Amino acid sequence: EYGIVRPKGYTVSYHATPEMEKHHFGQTHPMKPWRLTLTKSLVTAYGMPFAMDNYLTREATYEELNSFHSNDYLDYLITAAPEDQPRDIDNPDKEVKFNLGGSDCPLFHGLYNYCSMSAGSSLDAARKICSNQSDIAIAWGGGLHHAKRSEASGFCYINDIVLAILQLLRIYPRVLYIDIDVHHGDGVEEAFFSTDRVMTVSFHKYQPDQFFPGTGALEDNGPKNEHNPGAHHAINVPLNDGITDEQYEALFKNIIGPINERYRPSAIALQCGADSLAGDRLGRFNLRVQGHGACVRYCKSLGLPMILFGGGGYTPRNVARAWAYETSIAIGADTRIPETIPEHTPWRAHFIHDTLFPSLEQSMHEPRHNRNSEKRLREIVAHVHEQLRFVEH
Ligand code: ZL4
Ligand code: CA
Ligand code: ZN
Repeated sequence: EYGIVRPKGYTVSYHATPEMEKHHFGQTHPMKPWRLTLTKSLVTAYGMPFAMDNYLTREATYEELNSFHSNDYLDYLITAAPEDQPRDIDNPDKEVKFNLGGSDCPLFHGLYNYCSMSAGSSLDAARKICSNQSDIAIAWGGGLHHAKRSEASGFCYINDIVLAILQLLRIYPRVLYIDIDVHHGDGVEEAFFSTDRVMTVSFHKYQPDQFFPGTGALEDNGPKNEHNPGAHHAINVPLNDGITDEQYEALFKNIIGPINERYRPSAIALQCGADSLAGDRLGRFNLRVQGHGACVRYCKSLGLPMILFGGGGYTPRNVARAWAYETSIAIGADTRIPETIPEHTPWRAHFIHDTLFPSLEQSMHEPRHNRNSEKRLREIVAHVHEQLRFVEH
């Protein structure tokens, strides 16, 4: 209807399940799986499914989750649903040990099911990339970058990204992980701290003790000891409040371009957390949907097989806009889709403004003051280029 056609000789796959979207973290918890339903409704209203292979996600198996997570953590996660069973009163420390049951990572009904579906979508995406059946595989239900081997953290229980990258490493010699969520991708960084087969790059708001998780300083580039091949393979781009599209795009290209040339990755894993958009409930940046999407377009232009993961994003209407727009970029239809949200989009009223590209004023009552000086951004780029001199090619 909008002239959305399958790109020739190019396959994009979309991995999702409505089952995942039914779960609730609790009444006022910022993480709302329903944003995935809103995203799918916009993608469908624009006619994009015709241009992709659409897969219904399965649940990841225990063994698959076990490729990164420990047995005792998984065993506890399986049985820890709140109503299903009384709390293990003999073992009250387990929730503390695994960081489960607090306000960030609550134990909600169907938690294990939710986690295994999120991981299932990312694993399916990775397998399509490994078998060359997809050029870009999309898993908006994944991207949960904070989860550790034996610990939940920041709304994340299972690190689907680590699981997916482990799959990519079976086929591809080097994987470049890029994270544009407003939070530091600490779980993925830590998982690959001691290998040079994965380079991790996170752009994030950095203000220790003021903004979660507080890690990801410019100088943190992986443990520097003589025998660690992973040294210099963690790149951090710490930013302040209010960064704009223009600054972010320039920074992104000036960092990812040289990394691509020096590191020569064979595949890209891109976490597209939408909490870096202006007006996000938890975010601090001034990015518009176009600026966020420009990062996806640039990565696509590198011509490597790629997985697009979701991640954060706490103003559902903007999450849906960004991920629908980025889906259109993946299939090469971004110049063809109309800016006005289609009349027949389910829950259209949720979008408030009927455009795919709200202005800053439409996104937030008071745009944030930009606290990123050009001088500081130049220093960041210079430091990253300096790190790359240590990377073998
Ligand atoms: C909430 O309203 O900074 C959780 C979390 C639950 C409901 C009612 C409980 C009210 C904001 C956040 C009490 C909430 C107290 N409810 C939360 C140090 C903190 C301890 C917990 O995008 N309190 C922890 C995690 C971050 C902290 C961000 C980003 C994930 C991702 C990938 C994770 N945690 C202080 C906060 C609310 C809540 C309101 C909240 N939690 C905001 N920021 C955090 O990178 C998916
Ligand atoms: Ca990030
Ligand atoms: Zn986030």
